This record gives sequence, structure tokens and C-alpha cells, in this order.
Amino acid sequence: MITNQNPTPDTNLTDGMHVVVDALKKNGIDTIYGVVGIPVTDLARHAQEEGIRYIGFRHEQSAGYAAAATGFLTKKPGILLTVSAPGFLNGLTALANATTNGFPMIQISGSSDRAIIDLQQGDYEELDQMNIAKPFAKASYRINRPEDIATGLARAIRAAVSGRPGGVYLDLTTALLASVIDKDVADKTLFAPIDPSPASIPSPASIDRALKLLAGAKTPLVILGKGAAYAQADDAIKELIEKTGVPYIPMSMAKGLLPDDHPQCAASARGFVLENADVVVLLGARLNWLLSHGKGKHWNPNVQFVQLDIDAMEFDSNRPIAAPVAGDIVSSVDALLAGLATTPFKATDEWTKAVNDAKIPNDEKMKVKLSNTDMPMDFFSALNAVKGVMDNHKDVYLVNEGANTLDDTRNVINLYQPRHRLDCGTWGVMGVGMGFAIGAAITSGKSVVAIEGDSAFGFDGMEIETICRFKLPVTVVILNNGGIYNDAHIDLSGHGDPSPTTLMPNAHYEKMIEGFGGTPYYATTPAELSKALEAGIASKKPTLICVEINPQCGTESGHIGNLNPKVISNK
Ligand code: ADP
Ligand code: TPW
Ligand code: MG
Repeated sequence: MITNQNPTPDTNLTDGMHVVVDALKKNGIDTIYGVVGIPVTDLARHAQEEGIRYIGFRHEQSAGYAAAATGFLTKKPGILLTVSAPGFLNGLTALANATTNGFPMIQISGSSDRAIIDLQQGDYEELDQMNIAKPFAKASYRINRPEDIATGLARAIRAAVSGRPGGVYLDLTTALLASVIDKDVADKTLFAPIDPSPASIPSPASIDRALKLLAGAKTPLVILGKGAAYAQADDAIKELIEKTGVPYIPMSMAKGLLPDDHPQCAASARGFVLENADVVVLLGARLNWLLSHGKGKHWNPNVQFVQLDIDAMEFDSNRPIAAPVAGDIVSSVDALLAGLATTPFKATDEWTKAVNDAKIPNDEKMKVKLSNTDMPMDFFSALNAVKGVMDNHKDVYLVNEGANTLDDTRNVINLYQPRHRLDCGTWGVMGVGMGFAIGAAITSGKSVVAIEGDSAFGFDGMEIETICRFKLPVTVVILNNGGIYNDAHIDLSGHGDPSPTTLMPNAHYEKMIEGFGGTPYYATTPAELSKALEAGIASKKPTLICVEINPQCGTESGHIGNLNPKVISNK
């Protein structure tokens, strides 16, 4: 054991740090992501000594995104460990993002002396962390006494995974970490909460209402969201979709819940189905900006909604919900399946044909875009090369961020397995890429491909050192179009400064990974890109492929330019 200043070998005393690790182990926590320093360095060392994997990062935000990825993939909270004040704040963005997206994670942070903080007397890394975390977390707790450690962790775990999952903050003061307690007393406090994410059974009346609405529908549609992917109700959801023949569209992180080449997938007829569906089942998806709030020209004005969600507060948030079903997705989908015996519904042949017909011209248009042979490559010709490789590696995890890089990859690259895509999510946040890739690789032990815009990669590019240090099977593909969005790189400064969206179009990002012993590639043609990606995946070693994309390509703000306010030009 690591000897802290307190326990001495000939006594039966232990300390807060040891009890924290014991409590984590008792709860089956096998991995911690973080950055160490005062007061948590020995905590990480001791966790490692006790068989918990410690993945040390270069920045807390990325470590937090890795923890969130673990939470999304496993339904168990991922753990982020940070130091006080600045380290805590660096991790807080990831915690807030997890809460926004419904990913369970716990940020455990050391904090300085409470007495000094509360009187603002200027302690080392002084900050009132527990209170600052509150608006960004689902719950925020502080443990002050060693005998409360097990209870504090149990509360954090329950808060993270019960109901709508989210990020939880757990404050461990320096005094607590160094506090001394009799080991027998501490051992007796240890426990793991029973059934931390209990089933939430929907009411029979709500199921009946939903089924009756669907039975009367002429043009029904299912929208699968990341809540459905998270729930791990894969077989039941597939059965519901296939038994009823209803077309579905996946939100980005629900791609692969059913394979994207499934005949009922209406992704390429998205506009048509939204305009024409009379009853839409929201299955673990929110009517937020990503679905234009269920309003406006994209939607059938008379559409009615069935919504399956664990959080009843979500209903009616943007549009009235005709048939709210409050419950966990596993229980709710099972109840709908059982109810089909008495109240069946099925998509008509006419509706199925109309949806299939609507896909044809869009699929044709996409084929033309993908076969573009212009040089330098555009997003589509590059992604066509990526698609060819990814279709042969259906178990590879896909991480994706950027603007055009995000939109175009989402549309071009098929997913075939549930929970194999991690991206910018509900906030459209940049900088998740390397953290998600590391979290996915560590959690799954499988290969990961991260398709990154050149700007997006810049937020956390230093984590390629972490990828190399842990020898992870991650291939990073950077689609470099020389900046944020596109080449609207006009010099308005009048003295030659780069424009606000400009980054270096001729950068050789692959040289960065060379410095850490990873494998670099630079690709200017689809053939070079295919070859490099295939080699990167096959090697199972850290690889970075810098792809030269025509800087003229890409639209400002990708597909959401309508949300971007513009100045009225006075020139
Ligand atoms: P997307 O971005 O894919 O549309 P959202 O994150 O907006 O998905 O919505 C996911 C929804 O799923 C949230 O409202 C959340 O409460 C819900 N949810 C998450 N987990 C479960 C679950 N196990 N059972 C039911 N609903 C869930
Ligand atoms: C944390 C604003 C949205 S998209 C983007 C930024 C900076 C980068 C787009 O350029 P990229 O992709 O990655 O090169 P591409 O293919 O279009 O050229 N800070 C944060 N999050 C967001 N969303 C932004 C800034 C933004
Ligand atoms: Mg770019």
C-alpha cells in the first residue's frame, strides 16, 4: 500500500484515499480517466495499485469526454478525476455536456480547504466547486467525512444512472482524502447500491393510448434517438420496427441500432417522411433543435406524436404530445410489443412504397456526389473512400466531429451495430473527438476511427500522445479544408491577418503523431486514403491520416446555416 502521512503499518488505520478506492472497487468501477496533481495524485496511484485502470490525459476536458463515452456505451457511470479549481473547471465542460446528452458520468475532484475557501482567504486553487458544479450537473455532492464515502459514491452513482442519465459532481476535500479512520469501521460502511437504475414501467393506459393512435395512423414514422441506443433494448426495438413495417429514421447516435442499410430505414427520404408522417413515435429522442422543435416547414402541420421517454418532464416541451409514454425504453417497447396482440398496427403498402420511391432520387443524387473525381478531393469523394473501407469493418467504432465533416460523414458512412457512433451530440460541441475515441477504445477493446474536421481536431489534438502512450487502436482521419466551415477566408482586416475561419490548408497534421511513434499518412487521392485507412485499422496501432480537401468546399455552419446570424453589410 502507498503510505500516506497518516496510516502507519502497525495500526489498523486507513485514510480517505484508500476508502474512496475501496468504494469504487466495491461498485465495479474498473477505469478512471483524469489528470492528476494536488490533492489526488496518490488517489490515482493507489487506484492503479488496486487494479483499477487509470488513463492519464493531457487535458481534463478530454478525460471527461472519455468518461462520458464509457457511460453511454455501458450504462454505468464513467469516472473523471480532476484536481482542484482549474482542473475541476477544465473537466466541467465535459460534465455539462454529459448532462445535456444524458450520458452517465461522475466527475470526482479534489478540492482545497473548505474553511479557507468559504472565507475567500486565498487558498491554493481555491474555488467553491460543489456549488459551481450544480447548474451543470444532474446532482452535486461533497463528502466531508470518511465514514460517508460509500454513501456519497452510492448517491452519485444513483443520480448518474437513474431516470434520465447525466453528469454528477462529487467533491472530495483535501481534508477528507487525508482523514484517518479505523479500517474495520471503514470496511463496514462499504456497499454497492441495489438496482441503481430501476425499471420504470409505463402505465397500461399510456400504452393503450399510444397503440390506438398508431392503429389509426395512415403514414406512421419512428424516430430513434440516442436514448433508445443507450437503453440497450436492441432486439425489442428491431422486433417492433419489423413487425409493424413502419419506416424509421435514426438520429445520429442511434445510427446502427438497426443497420443503416435496413429496408425500412428512411434516412435518405428524411424530408419526405417528416413532411408526410401523420403519427411520429419519438423513441428516446427529443424534439429539440435537431428536429426543428417539431415545428415549421419540415413537418406535417397535423402531425401527432407518441413519445417514449423516461423523463415525463420532457413531454410537451416543444409540441403537445398526444400519447406520452413515461417509462424506460426496455419496459415501454416490451409493453408496446405485448399490446400489438390486441391493438395491432402496420404500415400500409402504399405508404411503404411512397417512402421507398422518395429515397430513389436522393440516393441517385448521393451517388453522383460520391463519384466526383475532381482534385483536390471534396468531402464526398474523400468520404466515399472512407465508406468503402468502413463497410468492410462493421465492428469499428466511429467518432465524428466538425461541421461539414460531421454532416457529410453522418450522411455517407453507414453504421451496422448499435452504439458504434459517438459525435458532437445535443450541443454540437467541438473537441469531443479524441476523448470519445479513447473512451470507446478503452471500453470496447475494439478499433476506433475518428473522422475529424481540421478545426475540430485542434481542440484536443494533444491527446494523440495519450492514444500513443496507451497504444490504442485508433485511426484519426482529418479532413483538412483549411479551416472552420469553408474558404470564406476574405481579408477584412486590411493588413493580411487570417480571417476568423482560416486555419492552415497545407498543414501536415500527420507529423504530430510521428513525434509520438504513431503511424503518419498524408492522402491527396481517394486511393491513397483507402489504402491508409485500411492499413491503419489493420495495424490496430495509433495512426493519423491527414487528408487534403479542397479549401473551397464546405458551407458555413454546415447544415444549420439558418441558425447563424449575419451582419447586414454596410460596404
Ligand atoms: P437524440 O439527440 O438522438 O435525438 P436526445 O438526447 O435528444 O436524443 O434524447 C434522448 C432522450 O432519451 C432523452 O429525452 C432521455 O430522457 C431519453 N432516455 C434516455 N435513456 C432512456 C431510457 N433508458 N429509457 C427511456 N428514455 C430514455
Ligand atoms: C466548443 C463552433 C462549430 S463547427 C466548428 C466550430 C469551431 C468547426 C468546423 O470546422 P471543421 O469542420 O471542424 O474544420 P468543417 O468540415 O466544416 O471544415 N467551440 C466549441 N464548439 C463549437 N461548436 C464551436 C466552437 C464551431
Ligand atoms: Mg475544416
